Amino acid sequence: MVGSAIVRRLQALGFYNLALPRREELDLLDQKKVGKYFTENRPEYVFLAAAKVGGIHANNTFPAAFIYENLVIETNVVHAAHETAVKQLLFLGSSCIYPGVAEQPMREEALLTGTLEPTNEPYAIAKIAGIKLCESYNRQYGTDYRSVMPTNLYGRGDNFHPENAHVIPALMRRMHEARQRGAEEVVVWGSGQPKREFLYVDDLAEACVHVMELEPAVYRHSTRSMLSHINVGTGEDLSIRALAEMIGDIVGFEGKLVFDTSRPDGTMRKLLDVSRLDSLGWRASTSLEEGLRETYRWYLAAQVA
Ligand code: GFB
Repeated sequence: MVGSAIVRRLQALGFYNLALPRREELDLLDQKKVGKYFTENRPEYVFLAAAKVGGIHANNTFPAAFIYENLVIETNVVHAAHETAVKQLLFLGSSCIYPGVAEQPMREEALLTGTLEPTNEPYAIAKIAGIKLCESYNRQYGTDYRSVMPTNLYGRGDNFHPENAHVIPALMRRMHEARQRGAEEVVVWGSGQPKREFLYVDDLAEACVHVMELEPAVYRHSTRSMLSHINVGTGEDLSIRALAEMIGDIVGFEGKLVFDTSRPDGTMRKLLDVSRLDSLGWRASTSLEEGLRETYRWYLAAQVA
């Protein structure tokens, strides 16, 4: 989802010389193959969007896969970038790198100030390691590796798996299918009370390119050598209940919402402070409603295809 959005953005800006190896062509878990690919293709700029991702249930069920795959992908790609003198690299993290209970909205400085939310700790540890890899290579080798921390993402190309997906695609599909069946109820996990901030993936892609295009001195000045990441979000959040109602309106599901409290809520709130990126000249432009409508259109089209 994220990689495709970055490609769309780069192409819209006129970048055409893009190396886009698919998984069958380049397994990022294979250190030798990654090294060989970088040596043969010599990319100048790298967007590291590849990751093992999933919603709260997937994170909780497959912790080994989430920590292992993310650590390996990051170390393979960052090291290969260094060995082949890549000019710039952008690493994508996640807002779950911040403590499970943190002052809201969460500033970049909140990193490593408290314990993590247990449902996604292994994933968060891998993402923190990714930031620290980039910072360490910058400090030791003078490289220009940057990091952005997106809030919860959604949009076209998302994973709509009933159990493993994030909340937006999961509820969109469940409500769509409930409406088709004429079902009167839809289950929403947890209490409905947690609040989340959602960013449309094309906005994220725009932000990624914006951060990559900042002059090195501007990026360095706005961050610090051991606190180099930049939050990307909308600066607004809403409860899962309010989100579910909004998705229901868009999908046309008029039945009842049933909250299944045997499912985890996860962290109660994770709103990002986006003032750093705002001061660097970028702000999200897609409203949640607009983004949800676009995502639903994409989902419907994908059903037909
Ligand atoms: O999207 P989600 O899995 O991400 O869940 P997290 C967000 C909230 O929605 C939780 C509730 O409180 C869920 O209990 N929810 C309600 C549902 N119904 C559903 C449903 O049908 N499916 C899902 N998935 N949730 C993930 C992390 O946490 O966020 C990852 O596990 C990553 O590491 C990602 O950081 C951005 O915000 O809880």
